[in-house]
Amino acid sequence: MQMTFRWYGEGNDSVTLDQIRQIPGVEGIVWALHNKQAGEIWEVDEIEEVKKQLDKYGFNMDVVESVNVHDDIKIGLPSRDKYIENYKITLRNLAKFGVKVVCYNFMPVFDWTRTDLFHPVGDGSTALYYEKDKIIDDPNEMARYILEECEGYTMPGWEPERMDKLTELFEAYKPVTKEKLWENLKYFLEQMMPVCHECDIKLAIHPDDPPWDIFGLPRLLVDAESIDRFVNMVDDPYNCLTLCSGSLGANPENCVADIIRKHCGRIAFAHVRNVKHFPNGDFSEASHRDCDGDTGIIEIMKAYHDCGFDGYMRPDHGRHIWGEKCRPGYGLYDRALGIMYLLGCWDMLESIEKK
Ligand SMILES: [Mn+2]
Repeated sequence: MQMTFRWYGEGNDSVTLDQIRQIPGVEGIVWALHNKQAGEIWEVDEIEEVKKQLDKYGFNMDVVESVNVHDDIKIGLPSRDKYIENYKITLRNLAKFGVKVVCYNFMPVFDWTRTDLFHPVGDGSTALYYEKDKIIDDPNEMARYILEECEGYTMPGWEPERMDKLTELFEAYKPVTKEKLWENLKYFLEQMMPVCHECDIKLAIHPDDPPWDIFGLPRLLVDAESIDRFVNMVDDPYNCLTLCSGSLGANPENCVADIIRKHCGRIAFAHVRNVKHFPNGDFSEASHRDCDGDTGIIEIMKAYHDCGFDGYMRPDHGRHIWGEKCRPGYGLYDRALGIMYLLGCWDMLESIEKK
């Protein structure tokens, strides 16, 4: 297992590489060109720029999160082929720098979604929160909340410029049923696999978050059954998962450790995060400590260890603690605590194994 840390780039993150270097055990930075729109080619000189920044601190750039997939590919428009060609060029450019894993998602319109980005946890810290009743039919109300009450922060996929086009986007997705979306995902993957082999880059899909349909839009990767379907639909060692324990764990029916044991060989990248459920279906993100949530962090770490997981791992969203001002979920302090917890579990499992 190789521990990594997500970083939003120079001038785009409250956390610095110098700070990350001081967290024990971090070998690589999970990065992206955050100024790029979905569908745009990532140019060699732009990638090189990041490489130079990371080299200074001895970090590898093996994992990219994410190269976003253009809506036309998800919708299945004829123009998708142009964007798929651009995606291939981006992978070839990334391969020149030794990138090994590219994360992406296939969620229509919105990326991960919460109703409160700074919800009080009760101990003075705040965390991302999902109130089920708030997500009904009208995403415009959510867009207004993010714009007006989130101190200039937003969730990916909820950027103001996209919100202007919301009606248009919803119209475009209207004919896209769940089955159609599966077909479009398959089409994309079948186009990409030869290039993944050529470049030795694993494409690793992030499951849908939350793992159910929202605003009437279909969501695909939501449970063990849909993950089986995904893995078998394009049965190729380069067609992989970014297994996010928090995304899947938002549904209390999902047993993340079981999914890991079944598909470990196809998990290229592990997001480990804890979620606390409430009886009415709401959930709050929690510290990485097992007993603070319901995701079963210790079982998850055991499953990875038992399977000999040799992919990349990172702590996922953290709470906002000690007054830190940061991107929602992506502060330094709680994610650093998360890493120490995950490495603590891992080191203990290793030492038991050696005995
Ligand atoms: Mn995740």
